[in-house]
Amino acid sequence: MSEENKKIEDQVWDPASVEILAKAETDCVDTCFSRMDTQKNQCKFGTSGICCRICHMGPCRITKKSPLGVCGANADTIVARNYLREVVGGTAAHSDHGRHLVLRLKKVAEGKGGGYQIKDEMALRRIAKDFKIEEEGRTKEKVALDLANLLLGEFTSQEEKLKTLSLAPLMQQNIWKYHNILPVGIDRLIVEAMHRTHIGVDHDYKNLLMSAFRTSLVDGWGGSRIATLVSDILFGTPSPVRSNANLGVLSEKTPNILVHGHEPELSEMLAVAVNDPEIKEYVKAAGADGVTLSGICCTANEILMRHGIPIAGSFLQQELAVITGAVEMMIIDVQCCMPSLPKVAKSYHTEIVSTTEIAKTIGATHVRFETNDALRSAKELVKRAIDNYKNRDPEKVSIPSANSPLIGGFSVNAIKYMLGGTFRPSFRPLNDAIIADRIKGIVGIVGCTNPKSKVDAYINILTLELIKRNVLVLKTGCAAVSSAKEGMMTPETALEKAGKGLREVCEAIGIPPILHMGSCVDNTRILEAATEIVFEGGLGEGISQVPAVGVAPEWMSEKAIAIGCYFVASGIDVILGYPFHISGSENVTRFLNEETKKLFGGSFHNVPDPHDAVDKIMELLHNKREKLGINKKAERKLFDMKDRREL
Ligand code: XCC
Ligand code: SF4
Repeated sequence: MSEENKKIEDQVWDPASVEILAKAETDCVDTCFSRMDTQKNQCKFGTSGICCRICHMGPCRITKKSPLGVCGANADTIVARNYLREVVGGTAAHSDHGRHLVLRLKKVAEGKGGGYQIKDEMALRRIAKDFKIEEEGRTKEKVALDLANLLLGEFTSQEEKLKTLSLAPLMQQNIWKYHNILPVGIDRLIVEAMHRTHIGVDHDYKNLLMSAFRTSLVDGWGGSRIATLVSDILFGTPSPVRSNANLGVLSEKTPNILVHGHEPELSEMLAVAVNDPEIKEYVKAAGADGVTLSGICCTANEILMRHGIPIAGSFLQQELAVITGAVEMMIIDVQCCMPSLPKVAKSYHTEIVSTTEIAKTIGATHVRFETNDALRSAKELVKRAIDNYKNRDPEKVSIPSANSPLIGGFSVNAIKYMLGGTFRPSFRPLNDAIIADRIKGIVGIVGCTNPKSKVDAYINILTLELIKRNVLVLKTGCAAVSSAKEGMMTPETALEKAGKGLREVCEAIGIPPILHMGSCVDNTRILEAATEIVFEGGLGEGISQVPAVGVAPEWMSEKAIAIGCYFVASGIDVILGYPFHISGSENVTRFLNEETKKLFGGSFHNVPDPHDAVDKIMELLHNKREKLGINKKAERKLFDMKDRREL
């Protein structure tokens, strides 16, 4: 193996990415991996959170010699303020996504849906009931209109607490009430957090951090939850579906269209458009047998969950997908779409198309996606991609063969049906398996990938070691894609690696031990699953008592910080593969990593090594089980250090 390839193998785990990164070097194309190299020695003030540029007396940096900013702010204030602003960024991203979907639901209810419909009436009626909306004997449009108005009120309410909080166990609601962080309207809290981080407002680090948790709650139980609920109504509640993942899903023989970003409105219509008879004719005339649609990032997860459309890759494969030379068009919307894409695309024939007014990129073609005439708009994009097919240069094409089968589509509803059967959907069998110690607990592995360390390595090592130890793993976002690419999301491959108890339970139910639960906003499905476990009984009164842990092994985005916060505020311990930018304040660090445990029942833990993370997780699960009195007496020796796999 060449020196170069060796270096690449230290950067990425999966062979398809290794192959394409080598091609990038041959083609002289920059990627985030080469740029990570040039960004080495990142600013220490930034990484420790003690750079403040909130006003123009600054920027101020805290050092031993200058422990206060010009205004007198100390490290605690600056670190906490920066942290809160990150949580706000993440919450805003998820919530704005949720808002667009509610507005769409409202238009659909009013008969102005622009081609969208209520696909899952049962979900609509189920959700309406949860919010005490009269549904019996009423048309689905009327029910949808009431629900849409109620959910829009979640964004605008000023003094009324969020209604979606009622979906949480009472114990959590009481904890939030006790600590005075019951959130009101989503928009108000986001505005308020920006206000209190302005110069000269909130300087008490604890007060700022409690605001971070309160803000995150409007994400997890508000904006994100709303996004998931409404997506299920409009596009269908996911149920298990087979598909494939990795760059090998791209086709050498047809035009390839990639959807990338987060909002499912566009990708849903593209999924319809590629099968439209008019498009089939059109592509035939261009000399191909069809169009291959696949996805990157969470848009991929959305259309995988509902249509079984394959995943081409996760966040750090967006540039690599273009470098295959086989992509006619990459359609981007919001979040996690790199500004480098048009530059990468210049070396090939790929057209990068941005579609929304709030997300434009220099060098991309901007084609506004008309949601009010969605199918026509989607078909135009597809035709444009087909027109570009003739420009593909076969000399530049190299598609890796990696293409792993997977099963996705595990909504909580689907899991409930699988566990309990069609007539009595229920979480009982899962609770019983946890109580009987066949399953140790559930762990949500979520979040991004990050070129700071070998991509997918932490996620995949951790996942494997956990299922070996009888832990049921729930996955979303790019962390789900890591497992999918590894071929670990089918019962056939994963069950033989699982521990005996977990294997038997999964075999009996017919599920893999690693469940793909969707996109980033679908992290709320993990909260929903934990809530179902509580409601089912026998495993505590609240989420904080359930043997459950969250992990963000290779996270990078503000959204991941918000997710971490709402997990902790909901009582779930969260393991981070990379620390937050808070080390400049001991007080903030102690608050987030220790004191929150007393407040909520869960806290953050920095664990940079996946094997150490396994140990920590097993310890946390053990402790929760101990409190529930469901540990076997002889079970003190928890972890097995053998067969560590090197990074
Ligand atoms: Fe983005 Fe949602 Fe992170 Fe992936 S996981 S890199 S945020 S796409 Ni949510
Ligand atoms: Fe400096 Fe204070 Fe202004 Fe921040 S708010 S930049 S610490 S003067």
